Amino acid sequence: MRSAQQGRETDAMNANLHALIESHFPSGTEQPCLLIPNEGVVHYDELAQASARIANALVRAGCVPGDRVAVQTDKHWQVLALYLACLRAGLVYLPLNTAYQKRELEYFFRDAEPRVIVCRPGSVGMIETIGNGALVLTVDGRGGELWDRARDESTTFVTVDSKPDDLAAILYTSGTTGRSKGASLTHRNLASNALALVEAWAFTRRDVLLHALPIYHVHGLFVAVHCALLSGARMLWLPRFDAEEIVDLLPQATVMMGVPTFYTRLLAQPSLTRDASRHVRLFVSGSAPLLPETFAAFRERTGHTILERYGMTETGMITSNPIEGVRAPGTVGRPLPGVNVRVVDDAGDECSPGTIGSVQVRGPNVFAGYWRLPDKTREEFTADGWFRTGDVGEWVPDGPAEGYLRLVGRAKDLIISGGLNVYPKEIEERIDALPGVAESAVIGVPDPDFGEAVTAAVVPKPGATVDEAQVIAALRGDIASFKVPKHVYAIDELPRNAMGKVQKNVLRQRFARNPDKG
Ligand code: MLC
Ligand code: AMP
Repeated sequence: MRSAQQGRETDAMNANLHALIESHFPSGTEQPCLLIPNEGVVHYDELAQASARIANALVRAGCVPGDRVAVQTDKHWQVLALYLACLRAGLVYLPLNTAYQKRELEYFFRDAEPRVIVCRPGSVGMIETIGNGALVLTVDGRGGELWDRARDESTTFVTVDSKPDDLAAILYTSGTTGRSKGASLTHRNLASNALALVEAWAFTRRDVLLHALPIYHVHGLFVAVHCALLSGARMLWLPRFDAEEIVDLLPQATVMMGVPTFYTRLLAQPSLTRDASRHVRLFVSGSAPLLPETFAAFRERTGHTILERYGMTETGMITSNPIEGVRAPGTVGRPLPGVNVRVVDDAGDECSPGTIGSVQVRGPNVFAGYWRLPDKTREEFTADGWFRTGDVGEWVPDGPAEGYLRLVGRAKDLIISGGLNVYPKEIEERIDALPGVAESAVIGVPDPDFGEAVTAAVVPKPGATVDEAQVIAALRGDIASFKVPKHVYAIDELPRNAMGKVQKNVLRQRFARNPDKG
């Protein structure tokens, strides 16, 4: 229990994540932060000044703490400055995948009611029609309208005093019901997880992080960026993942983070060798299961043992294999410092090691709830305050990885493709609305590149026919392209159990082993 004195001290500290980040910025102005191939270097002081200017511009535009700033842009360095600006101004950062289409964006804007929307120049017209009166600003390689407003603002900005439970970001995750939910993340959530990761993965100012992930999801935005900023490290800042370019740049890096698809694509490059990766001290994989074959092939080729960790938008990072000690393939390691994990049976009792159950999480990393969905939030927590991840796993009972978590599946109907989540329900609803379709079921089948490939089994209405190319064409432009099925099979009827529930396992087996179109 903390004393009254301790309580006063803690309460007096500014819990704004930016205050923490600022306190770790390297002293002296010359430390590079972003190394951007073919563009140049952005130093820490330049980043700090840019974020101050943007924060001032946003305040001048009428933003007050708690307002949402939605962002759908390419990965320009100014967008990192915008993220920091939102933190320090107490605004709630709402990043959006660039693949999201009008219909998806419309929902996010209606739900989150952003005061400002920052987008690519080519989207302004469309976004203004669905932005509910938000101020729409562009960002491009030269800075765009956001930068036009910020350029002449002051290079200082006093970071807003935030409470630990104040919102810092909202990240939308789809749901099994087909409806997206905004995961509300607080300054405490982000700060506690960032500090745990810097410690767990031994980040220092000497590190150079190869950053090729998008910055609209937890992995690229929070995990990667926070580790670098909280240790004063440098980032090799790449607009997107290109395996050939990554291998060329590896000799300059000490750490790389990626989804499993990054590793399978790197392995397809003959130029990936021990020599190319000799300066790297750490390769991290997460967001989707890393196949033991990929783990083994990577070790064989480079001599490096990939560190696999496990996380979720609602919780940040949960467990990690160790920096020192055994990194076991097919496991996601132990809980991070301060994070509690339990595996429980249907009655809610803890499973003994080696027994499979539901994975639940508690700790300062666990989000504040779904934006404006108190009932949905309550459903996802147990009566004693644990968050239900929807993942299924067990504690490894013995051997070198004893006590590590092993994930064996998911209770939620979810496909993870190239590290991006696709909820079948959402795709089924879109397919069912197409003319000539009676019903559909969407599944993930094993895919060598994406891990799982979104696949649809479609039952035509009597007398109608279903054509793969037509279904795919109809969905493009309606939903993000990574959600569009890679394969569409017409079938006579969906397999159902006695309760009438579609047996997706039957479909998975059928289309994984024998992808005939009958
Ligand atoms: C792109 N495409 C995908 C896809 N990404 N299809 C399925 N799954 C994906 N993930 C499709 C596009 O729609 C397009 O289709 C074609 O591939 C080429 O698009 P691209 O943009 O050029 O693709 P590429 O650059 O090769 O991207 C693949 C990728 C990328 C794997 C590099 O998806 C990626 O960076 N993924 C990482 C996502 C991530 O950050 N996840 C973390 C979530 S946080 P077409 O038909 O139009 O040609 C989280 C929590 C945690 O999960 O624990 O970390
Ligand atoms: P998201 O909702 O996009 O944050 O995705 C979170 C989900 O990704 C988790 O609930 C897991 O199902 C999955 N996930 C993340 N990391 C791993 C991992 N290392 N192995 C298996 N699944 C993972």
